[in-house]
Amino acid sequence: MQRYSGFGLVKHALSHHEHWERQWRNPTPKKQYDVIIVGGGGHGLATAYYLAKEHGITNVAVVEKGWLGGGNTARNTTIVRSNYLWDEAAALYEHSMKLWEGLSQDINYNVMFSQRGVLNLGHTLQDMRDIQRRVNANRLNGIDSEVLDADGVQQIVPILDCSKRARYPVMGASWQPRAGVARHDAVAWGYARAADALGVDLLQNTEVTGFKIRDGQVYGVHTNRGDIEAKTIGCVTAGNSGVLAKMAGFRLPLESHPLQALVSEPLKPILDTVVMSNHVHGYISQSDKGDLVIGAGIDGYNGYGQRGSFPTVEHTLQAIVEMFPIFSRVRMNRQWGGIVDTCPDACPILSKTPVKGLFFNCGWGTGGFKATPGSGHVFAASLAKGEMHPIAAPFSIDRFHTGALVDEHGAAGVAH
Ligand code: FAD
Ligand code: PYC
Repeated sequence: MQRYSGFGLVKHALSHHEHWERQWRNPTPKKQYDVIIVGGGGHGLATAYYLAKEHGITNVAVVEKGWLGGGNTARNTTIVRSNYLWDEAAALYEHSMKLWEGLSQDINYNVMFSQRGVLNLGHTLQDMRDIQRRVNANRLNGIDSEVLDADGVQQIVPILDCSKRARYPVMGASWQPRAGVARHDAVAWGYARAADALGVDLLQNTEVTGFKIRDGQVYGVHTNRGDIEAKTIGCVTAGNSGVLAKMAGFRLPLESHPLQALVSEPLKPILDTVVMSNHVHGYISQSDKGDLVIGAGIDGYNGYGQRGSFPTVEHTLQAIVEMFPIFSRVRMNRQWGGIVDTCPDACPILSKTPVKGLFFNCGWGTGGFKATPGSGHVFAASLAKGEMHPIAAPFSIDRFHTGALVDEHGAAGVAH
């Protein structure tokens, strides 16, 4: 990372920002690679980085139909936490949390990981019982997690309406102090730059339109820039994963939905933690720029449009104003949507498929940003060895046949 003296900072602030070095190359696709990663979001880029760094596999292409990080990676609300209920999910998200804690140093890129804590509010007795159970499970798994009553919540967030007057009064919350936020596009750029430096080819504007499969073994992809061959392919395409699976001749138990977010005009620092309420369908944090970053549950219908419907936004803002009357006159600046791929048990798919050599990493739904480093790390190991990493193994598509589901709807934090 470049470091500037006071003088250097002034000089660069006044410069014309010319002759900046490209952060990664813009290579012409080769005919053949050892591994192809389809999808240049955070998870695909992290997979490519760990393949090169930890397994010495550098003859790798990341094939991205648009621009790096242009999918859900740079559309999310950046919440990072690991307070999941079941051992399998807790292991996966906590593995990720540990990697987050050293990520900026590891990839030499400031991803602005800020451990400002996350509150998941409870508004009913049943919410509080679920919170108690999840916090107990977290603690048994060595994950920092506490149950707070309404007074404890009020101490952390004085501007939250914790009075009995509220339509859904706050009864308490789970609190994870190590949780927080990170800068989402920096995560994509950081992994991209680090992977490129190790020799990975990042192929933007390159859309996979089909798979080359012979005798049940994958050996390449068709793209709008010609065919590219590899005997190991990892498909990391989030909301488009159902479409890619269809190209390979099988179905995945996924539904794609719009998930929206919005940001307000910038305000002076007023909220220094993350507040989520699954019950009233709203969550909020304040970015380092000062905007309030706000999100909701999914739009209920299926779709591939990167937008959403007005009633969902309206409902979310009602929830936010209900919790934070102080924000009732704040103006919203922007709204957008991503396409999230939801699984029946609100857990991801990290799996081999019926096609030999073709692996899928998808189904992260509304909650995959937090998993980016961990997902890339264990998926890279699985691609390198041809066998699923032990942390990834419980998330195989076999679970939809065996019934060994890992139901994380409660911890998902966002209604879907
Ligand atoms: P993506 O970033 O979507 O990358 C997939 C890539 O595949 C895309 O770039 C796409 O262009 C590419 N692709 C698709 N089809 C093809 C093709 N045929 N050929 C080539 N490339 C293709 N998670 C959290 O943990 N915390 C949050 O606070 C949070 N908030 C969210 C808020 C919103 C509004 C949204 C939409 C999501 C949120 N998420 C959150 C979820 C999170 O963003 C995703 O789970 C995560 O970013 C998925 O990362 P990815 O790399 O798998 O997918
Ligand atoms: O999984 O924590 C989460 C989350 C927050 C907002 C969207 N997803």
